[in-house]
Amino acid sequence: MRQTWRWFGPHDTIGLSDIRQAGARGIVTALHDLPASVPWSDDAVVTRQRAVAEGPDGPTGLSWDVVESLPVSEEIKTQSGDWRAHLDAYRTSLEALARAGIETICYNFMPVLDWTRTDLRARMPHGGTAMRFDLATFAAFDLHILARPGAAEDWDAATRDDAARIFNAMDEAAQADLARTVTMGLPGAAAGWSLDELRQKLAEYDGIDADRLRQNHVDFLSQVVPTAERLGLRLCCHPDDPPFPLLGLPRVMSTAEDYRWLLAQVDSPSAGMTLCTGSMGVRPDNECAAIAREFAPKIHFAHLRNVTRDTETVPASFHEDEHLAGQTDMVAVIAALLDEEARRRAEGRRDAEIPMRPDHGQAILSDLAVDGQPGYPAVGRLKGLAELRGVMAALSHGGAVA
Ligand SMILES: [Mn+2]
Repeated sequence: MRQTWRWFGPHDTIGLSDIRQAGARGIVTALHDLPASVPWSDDAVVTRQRAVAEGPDGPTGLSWDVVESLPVSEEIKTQSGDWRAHLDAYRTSLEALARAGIETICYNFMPVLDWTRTDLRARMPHGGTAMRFDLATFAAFDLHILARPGAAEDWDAATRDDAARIFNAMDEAAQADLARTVTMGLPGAAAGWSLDELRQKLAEYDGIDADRLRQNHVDFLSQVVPTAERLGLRLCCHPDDPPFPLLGLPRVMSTAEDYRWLLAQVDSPSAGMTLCTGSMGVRPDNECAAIAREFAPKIHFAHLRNVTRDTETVPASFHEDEHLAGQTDMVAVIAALLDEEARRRAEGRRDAEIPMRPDHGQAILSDLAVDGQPGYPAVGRLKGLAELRGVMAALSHGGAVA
């Protein structure tokens, strides 16, 4: 597998030399500063591509392999406002990426919020920290801080009681901190949103249920996949994180059945899956190794990460575990992906090598002294990548050890 690493661009506190030392060879990045409505120009794409390859101090040995993400605007997801112009912009961006030779494009179809946590630095027994999602704490935000109309119907009585207790124990600073954590928005974004902005964005989904959002997703792909096919690009949808509805918003890319349905509607080598074991693994009914085998030919990118749930329910509280700990059988997932690579090589597919990255990491050692991008610490991810690389090496060894 192609070992890659997410880099947030020249302002990332983790430099290209650090990434090379961690052993990655490919870079996953995006033009994070551009809003989803703005087309990516050749100049902007090539400038970033050169920044990756040439580095601040000479050649890095790295290449920009995967775009994460080419964002889908809220207008496209809701089919409102200038959404048709945004589709044009999307296709223009695909053209620019293809001219630069960048073929793998990750996106997601989550309404309003990207990944959502309630604690970015939960203390682990080993002394490091990990990101955590606590249902009752999230309910406290929903019910008492955001005070969303109708929120009470979305939570059971026990969770509402827990949420009230949690909220009553919070001072104003703690409330503001939780609101900031929940509304972090997109990775790479400098700050969260205000509660009013969030309420406004939620209102844009009034009248959009799961079926409507699914159809809008199919419509989006119908509009961009022909371009991707012509250009030889691979679009791959990242699952919802966490994989269940929040704040009354529909979420439609949470389960194997969601992908089965979507990829049957748009059956193309240019429409596929980003297998994120960290996101999907939050649900006990998502068996990631089985998902990896079922969707293997359409997995264009893999996020390898592990989680541990507090309960075997949907939804559930969970924390981000070490890459080989947690409830996903990571060895079985990697075995499935290596088998798929062998199958592609035999078929002569030019995308035989599947890019993977250690998705998130716990903050450990010197990470704890750095105020970096939550979930993206240098040492924690380096450890994750090294462990995953060890599994790949062992499973690829293929012979008796002397
Ligand atoms: Mn992921």
